[in-house]
Amino acid sequence: MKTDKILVTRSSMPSYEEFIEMIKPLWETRWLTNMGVYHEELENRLREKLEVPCLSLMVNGHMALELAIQALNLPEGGEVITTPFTFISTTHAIVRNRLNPVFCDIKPDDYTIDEEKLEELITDRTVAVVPVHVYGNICNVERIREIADRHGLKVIYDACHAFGESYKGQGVGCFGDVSVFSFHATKVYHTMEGGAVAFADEKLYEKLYNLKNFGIQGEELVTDVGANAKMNEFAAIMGLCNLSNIDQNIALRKERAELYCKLLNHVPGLKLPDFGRQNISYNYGYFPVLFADRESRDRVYDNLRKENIYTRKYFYPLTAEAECYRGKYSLANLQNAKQISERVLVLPLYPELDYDVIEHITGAVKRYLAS
Ligand code: T4K
Repeated sequence: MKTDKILVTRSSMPSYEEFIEMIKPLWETRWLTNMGVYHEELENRLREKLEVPCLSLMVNGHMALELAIQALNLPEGGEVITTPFTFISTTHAIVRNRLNPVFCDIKPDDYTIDEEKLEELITDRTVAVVPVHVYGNICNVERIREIADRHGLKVIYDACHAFGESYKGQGVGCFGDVSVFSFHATKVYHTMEGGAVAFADEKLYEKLYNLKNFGIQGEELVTDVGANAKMNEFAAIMGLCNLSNIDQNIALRKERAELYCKLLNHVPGLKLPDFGRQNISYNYGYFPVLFADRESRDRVYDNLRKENIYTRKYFYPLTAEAECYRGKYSLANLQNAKQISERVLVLPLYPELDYDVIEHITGAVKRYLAS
């Protein structure tokens, strides 16, 4: 389908020939899902790529998060401190595990959970922390570990935006008790739909294997109230193919992010993402810009749409403000999160985005900002 719309992202694809060649054996074997050979191969390859000790593939990032939380056996009704500045999945995964989210504010510089405000939210009911490496900005993993250890809390990182990133040379999936990745079609690396849980505790592998396969241990033995969260073989093959272009795609994203920074540098009323943060190797998944106020953000968003440029307000509203959570959880002391979600806009960014399109987008942003 030919479209002249400029969307916030566009799925990267392997070559058609490579994918077709890879899926051919499935017509012979007819083994399409339930932990097939490509599932196993992809788990091994991703463990190496992400430099994590253990990894369990899942059908998508959301189920990876939901089952990762379930696997940790947290007591029902426990409180889980998390960020409201994220995709709705993060909060849903906590609530669907019959746990209570307690929302913590974020930092104005990188939009991750404010670790200095986290501790004051801890009560005797707190059982875990679910921070998010939002836009690929890595949380203060050292301080969070230290606080969590002191209070005996589990740490579950939502690393859905951080595929392939590292902090101080260590794969981002190595932090916390578990880290969860999304391989959705809109992500830097994808398997169409898919996700994974990374962890160090080997015992979790079998637990997650069970949970993603209905809790079935054998033909006559069901030990856990599991779900169906298995990645199928077509998705695993897409993942294997996409591993061969991931480094190049990240390099192409980096070039485009740098062009955005050059063209929007010093524009009054606009704050750009800082990809120069020490010790982080970025994947350039998103290009979020922060406006001075909500009015200018919305004006630019609306006018760009009229020009067929579809930016996104990731993440507005806050998850805590979602219709389904209205009146249920405290929105106190979320000033930064609230302000940022009202002023942020994510600009289109993907490896194939043409340079002249970026010039067109930035020209329009500047024009509507000044209008
Ligand atoms: N935690 C966090 C922090 C997350 O950001 C996410 C997902 C999750 C957990 C859960 O992981 P998953 O269960 O999804 O694996 C999109 C994605 O669907 C979602 O994966 C992602 N975060 C979220 C931030 O963005 P929408 O509702 O904005 O998607 P949609 O359909 O509007 O697509 C956005 C643009 O992407 C389209 O304008 C064009 C492009 N696109 C979309 C699709 C579906 C493609 O190029 N190809 C495609 O197949 O949620």
